[in-house]
Amino acid sequence: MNMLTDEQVKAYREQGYLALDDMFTAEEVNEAKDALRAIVDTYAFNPEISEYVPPRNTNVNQAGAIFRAKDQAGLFFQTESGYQPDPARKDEIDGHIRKFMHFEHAAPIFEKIVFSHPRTQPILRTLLGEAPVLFQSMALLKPPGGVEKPWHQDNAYFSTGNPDAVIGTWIALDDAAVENGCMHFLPGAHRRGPLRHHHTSDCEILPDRLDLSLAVPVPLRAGGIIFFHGNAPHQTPPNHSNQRRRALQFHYRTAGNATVDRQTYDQIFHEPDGTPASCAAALPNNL
Ligand SMILES: O=C(O)CCC(=O)C(=O)O
Repeated sequence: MNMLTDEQVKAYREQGYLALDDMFTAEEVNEAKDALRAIVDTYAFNPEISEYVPPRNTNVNQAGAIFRAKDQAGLFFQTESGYQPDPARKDEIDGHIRKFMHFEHAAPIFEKIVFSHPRTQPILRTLLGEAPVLFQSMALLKPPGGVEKPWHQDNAYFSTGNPDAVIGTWIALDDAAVENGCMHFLPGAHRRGPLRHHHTSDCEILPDRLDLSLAVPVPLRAGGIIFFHGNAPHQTPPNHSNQRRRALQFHYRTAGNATVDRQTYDQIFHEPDGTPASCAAALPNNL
């Protein structure tokens, strides 16, 4: 069953993204938020089941403290850079988390949203042309003061053999607006193909490669979703509000679109002149 109109499919293909409000119920949203909180309560400073990696003393985006589960493959969560978690104040940590990864089996609500949701699964199937296969799960919880995620294409972080057969989904768990860091897109820019990425405070497309006057904020109510092409350049600004902006992000591919090695991907994901464009191939900004 296709839950999209022909116009919506066309808009996705032309713009590179499609936002739909009211995809998930308030109960589903609340259950997901509670389940994220439960992960923090379970694993933060609990050395029997988690490893603690203190924050690194740099201003790069991925420098926050990490709590890595020992009993769930790949699951970890990380605080916003600049925050020092205190074992005596475990209750505060949840409010400073920037991201979770590989948490899709941590609670039944995540498994439902990711693998069997009756509304999203048919849409993914329509947009991908075949059954979706999850290959990355993240939750992005930009806390108050949380910094920008600069412009990038998610395919720069991946290495699947067919970058066209990659779709991201971004699900708002709080109302997302410009002030607290909603998603921004450049309509149609996915059709430019791979754009070179550089390492700055993050892995990003340098702003002079993009016409940022064409950027469109995509505010979303809690329970809404954005489907976006793996080549769609996107960004989220800092959170200038005093409210968190929590979101789930899942990436899907087709079954045959497996990961390839670095050398092969450099020959697939490159600029028109052949320059490899992925984050793995990125140079520091000053080189
Ligand atoms: O949710 C955010 O702040 C940005 C998410 C994003 O663009 C990403 O992780 O690829």
